Amino acid sequence: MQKSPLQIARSNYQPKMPVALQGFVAIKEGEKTQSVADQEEIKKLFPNTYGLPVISLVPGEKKAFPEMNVGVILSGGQAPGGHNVIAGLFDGLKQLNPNNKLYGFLNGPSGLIEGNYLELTSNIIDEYRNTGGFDIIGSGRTKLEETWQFDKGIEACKKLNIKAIVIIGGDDSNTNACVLAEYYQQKNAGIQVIGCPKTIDGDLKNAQIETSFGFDTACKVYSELIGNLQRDANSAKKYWHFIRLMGRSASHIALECALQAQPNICIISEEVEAKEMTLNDIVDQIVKVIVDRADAGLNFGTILIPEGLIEFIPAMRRLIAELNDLLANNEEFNSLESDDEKRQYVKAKLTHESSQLYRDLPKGIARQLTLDRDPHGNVMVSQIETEKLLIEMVAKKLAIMKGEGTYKGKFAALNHFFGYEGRCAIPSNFDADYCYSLGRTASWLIAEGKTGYMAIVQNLTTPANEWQAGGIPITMMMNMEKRAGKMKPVIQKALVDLEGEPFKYFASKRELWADAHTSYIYPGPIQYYGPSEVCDQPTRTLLLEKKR
Ligand code: FBP
Repeated sequence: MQKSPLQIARSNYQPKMPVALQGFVAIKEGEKTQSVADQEEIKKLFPNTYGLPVISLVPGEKKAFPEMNVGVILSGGQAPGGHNVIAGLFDGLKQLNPNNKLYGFLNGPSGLIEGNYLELTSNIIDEYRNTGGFDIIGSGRTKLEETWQFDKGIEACKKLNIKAIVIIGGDDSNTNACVLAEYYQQKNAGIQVIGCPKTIDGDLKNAQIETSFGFDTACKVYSELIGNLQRDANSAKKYWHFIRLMGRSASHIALECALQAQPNICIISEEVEAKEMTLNDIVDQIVKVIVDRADAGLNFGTILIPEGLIEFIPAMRRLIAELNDLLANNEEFNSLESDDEKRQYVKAKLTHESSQLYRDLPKGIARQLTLDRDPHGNVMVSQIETEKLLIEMVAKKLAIMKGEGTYKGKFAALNHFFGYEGRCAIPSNFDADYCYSLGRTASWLIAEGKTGYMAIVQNLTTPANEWQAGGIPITMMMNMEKRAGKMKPVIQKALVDLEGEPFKYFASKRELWADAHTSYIYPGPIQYYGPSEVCDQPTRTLLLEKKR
């Protein structure tokens, strides 16, 4: 395979690691834990894995470990650094015992059920060190939730003599990891399950998980692109760029990109919900900035829109919740052929308020809301073109204002959606180091016989050798939520905290960024080599959260 000079250089990059992971490790156990909410129910559902202590890894004595085989699964959307988690896990296992073997289950959790695997040798691992993508073994979104799937997993593991599985995934995949760990404990299957916090969305974080991996790189890629568009807008002075950013429900990506690039407007879904804003309120907010800038002769700008926005507009949220319940396994709906039949069917079944809202939506958006859910029952927000909806509504409003003589500018808008562009980028130094450390941490948790834990690395705003590795029981992050019409134990998603430092900083600056001629920042591409202040910076979100 031919490689670019950067690819060649990156394959030789040695990820930086916390001191504890640089030699042999000892385990320190903390206090027993509780779930974040619904303690009694979660405890009942996870009798074997509930209440375990938090674990820290500290430097320890050299000791011998028996030979073992481990399986690894990449689950859900791609996130930069996944290959380094696997490389760290591989190197960690070889440090424990050179005869240890690592098997990759192919194409996500379905690989475990189907017994579809690849033995990961050092030749394969070396090809993928510090690279983006999940192509080493592929990923998938199959939900592991049924007993027959877990039993198939036991079969696959017994065949390969696998003692532990590492699931690299987001909140839903780690919820599944927790259920699997509990089931294997109940069954005495002799298979440990360890999770790793992955997702570009940045919503798998809490008091213990400072950030999910991939968020750093993806945000840096999007911020570079936003900066480039801002420079173009500032040069041509004729376009408004409406930029939707991935991130599913939470607006962490939009907020981080706003902090990095300082656009004229950034909508934060969590604020929209808190202020109970309607779609019209959002349009008015955008129009006000466009009109003010036009008055100053600036008929251009940038607007960031989180991909999950639509779900945070209270009336839309109610509509989506009704659609989720209505469409879950609805054979009747699925058998309808034309979009029109489907539209009529849905309109007739919704409550009066939701039905009216649904009727008033542009047909394209209404259709997108009824598309298949993902296997976890989520609306696939990446397919809802909110940026186009907003352009249409803003243009209408401006046309009316023009007629009334209250708007004298020119409005030409371009739409963009940044998501897939960032998910497989070459991991930043931060993600390369963080992910490699997560993999090494997972190998130690396995060696110490732990199950139902997520590998964590903390203290991430300090130099990598000061980072602290450990593990937290997954049950600690759980609460009960309604999914596809039923109450289920799930990991609580972290949304943007409106009282948190990143949002407060943004809120204190946004008026300035809306008006000024020169507030734009042009972050430029990720740098892998050069001074540390250019190459090793974590996200602005993390720095602000840690008050650095
Ligand atoms: P994960 O939560 O699995 O990490 O996926 C993140 C994400 O990139 C979201 O931001 C986006 O909404 C979704 O995946 C898109 O899914 P798909 O890859 O199936 O199109």
